[in-house]
Amino acid sequence: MKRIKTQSIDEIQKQLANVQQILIMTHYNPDGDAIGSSLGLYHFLLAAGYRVDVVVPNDYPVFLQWMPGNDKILMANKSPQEALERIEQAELIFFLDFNVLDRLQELEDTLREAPAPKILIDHHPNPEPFADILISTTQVSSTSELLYELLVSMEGEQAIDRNIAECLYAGIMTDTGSFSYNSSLPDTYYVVSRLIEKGIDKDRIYWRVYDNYSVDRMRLLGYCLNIKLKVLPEYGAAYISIDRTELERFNYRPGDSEGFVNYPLSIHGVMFSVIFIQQEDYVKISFRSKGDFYANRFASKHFGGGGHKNAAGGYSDLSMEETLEKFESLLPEYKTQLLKNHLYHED
Ligand SMILES: [Mn+2]
Repeated sequence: MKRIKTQSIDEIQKQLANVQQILIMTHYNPDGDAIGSSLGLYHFLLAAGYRVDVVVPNDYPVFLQWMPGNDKILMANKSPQEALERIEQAELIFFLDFNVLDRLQELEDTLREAPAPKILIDHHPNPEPFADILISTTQVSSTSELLYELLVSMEGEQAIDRNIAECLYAGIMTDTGSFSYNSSLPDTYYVVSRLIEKGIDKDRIYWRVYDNYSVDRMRLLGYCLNIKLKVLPEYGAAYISIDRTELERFNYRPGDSEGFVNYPLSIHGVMFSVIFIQQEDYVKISFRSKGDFYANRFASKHFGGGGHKNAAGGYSDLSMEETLEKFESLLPEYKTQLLKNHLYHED
């Protein structure tokens, strides 16, 4: 396990030696890895005697609101003035689990111009060169896993307490869909075993994240799978689309549709699964694939997005109907790739 350059570690330690007030920022619509890595780092820095703020651009789902330190997170959409103050006060800023500043949405320009040195820790491809210190590799399950390596390199294993371990484990678990993707490297399990030695209750963490849904969310899922799922076996693809009235009918809350996109992948022959969700002024799209079909390339080429090979996101400014038409019209071009991929998985 040596994915972080010694030079980067030295540079971070040099920065830390000069400051007292540290800000941790993560991306818009924070996921489990965003919150887990942010709070893991929060506890680490707090124990080291720093004053630490965690700011997220907007709300995140209830099933992520249980990690130790959660009540210390400031949501910029709810407290914009306070968020700006904390950004201004920061002497050093960590950016976790994203690598292009537009994922901060409204806060993008403020942070781009913030004078404090910037440290980026992330696992997505193609980082935007805005950080003074960059720790970035795609050869890792999650930011939380990479952060574990960084913290241990800096302060040794004993610096990881149970709170940190709980947050980092939650990040790794959610970013790998409970170890079903992005989790084929042995290092991930090494880190997990060390985290479990810290006394975390991994079953309880699973339960808090995955067995914590509302009845409305469950019924919305049932509706999507029963009524809204379209399977295109000739292309090895399937998709779900949801419009505003449908969301309202099921009292939609942020995060409710999380994970829906994974379900069609469990259908025999489906290698590529997509969900389209109508937002106020655009269609939000999530892509999942199995094997060697590059969902991120598809997302960036056609829907202004990106991400990982098997899990990516994008958006469309067209109407839902036009977006779905566009998507379906693209599939013939990818047919050979998708079906070849399927055959590989058959044997
Ligand atoms: Mn992540």
